[in-house]
Amino acid sequence: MNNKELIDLLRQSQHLDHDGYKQLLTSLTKEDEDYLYKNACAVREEVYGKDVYLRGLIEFSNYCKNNCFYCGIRKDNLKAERYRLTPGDIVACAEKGYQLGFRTVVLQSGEDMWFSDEMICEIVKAIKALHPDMAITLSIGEKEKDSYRKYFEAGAERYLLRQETSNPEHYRQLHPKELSIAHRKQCLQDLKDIGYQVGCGIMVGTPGQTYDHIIEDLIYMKDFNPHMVGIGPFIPHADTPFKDEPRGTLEDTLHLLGIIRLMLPHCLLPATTALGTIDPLGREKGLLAGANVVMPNLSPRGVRSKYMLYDGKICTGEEAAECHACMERRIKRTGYEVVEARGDYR
Ligand code: MET
Repeated sequence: MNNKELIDLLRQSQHLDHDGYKQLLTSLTKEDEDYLYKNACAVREEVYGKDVYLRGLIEFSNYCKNNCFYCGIRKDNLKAERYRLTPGDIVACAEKGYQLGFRTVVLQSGEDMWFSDEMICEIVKAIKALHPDMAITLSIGEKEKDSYRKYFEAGAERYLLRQETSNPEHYRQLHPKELSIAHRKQCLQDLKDIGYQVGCGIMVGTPGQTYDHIIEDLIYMKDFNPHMVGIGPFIPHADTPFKDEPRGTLEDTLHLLGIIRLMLPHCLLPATTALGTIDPLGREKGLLAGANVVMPNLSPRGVRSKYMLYDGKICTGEEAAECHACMERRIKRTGYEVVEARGDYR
């Protein structure tokens, strides 16, 4: 089968076998790419129209007990200047986001045990009390199922937890031995069972990653059927063990966005900040490859440059309002439209 026929088949049946994915990931010509993105955009428009949903990202703490080899805020990076926002700061940030037109905030942090379950719940409840129509997404790592349940009952309805890689050996190449893909997947299942809209996803081009690993991720995600999928290129950070490793490529990341849109037509798919970091028009290209979400930074300006997950991260100097306006302009130029909506899974 040629690549166009394979893309037709993927659109029709929403899945391929291992060899089909391998062919798409390794042999697309420029013309095939255009065909993939045209189909991905058509599918995205069938489900979500021309809408692009905004998520305001609040990076509320860069303390972390973990030591992921790729991450700039890993515990052993003594050069990272640590900070925590207070619950009051976090709620104020969400309020600012609401005034700017955001109807989703994403509260993200390292795995910072200073924030107890009770504190997280209080923060969620405080935001909900101010704005019942604001969706709250948490991205605070691996927790007990009971904790996830408490946050959900407090009003958090979405959770992002990328698996990063589904392959156990590859997972071990990226993480210290205390962390396992089995536990990560258990967390994802727990979140789904509780009723969250769940986001998983991977980094593209991490050290040791092969196309076979990526295909394992595609097959895992097809089976798990997440509501959201976060896909971004790996970018090295100078103060990590992976400092000399090459970054993931724009091409691989865009191919995956297109493939995932055809595989999971209803998923919410962000054009990530990492994609915008490796290419000045990365996020626009992501939207034109099938993505329908962007996540402008809402963190207070003073802490942004401290939440350095990887080198060169964009949007660390701007105010929230500037990021919002900049994204709006960028999106308009793609022909898509920013909407002031929660942007729930359909
Ligand atoms: N620490 C969380 C996790 O592992 C949030 C993203 S990492 C900055 O998923």
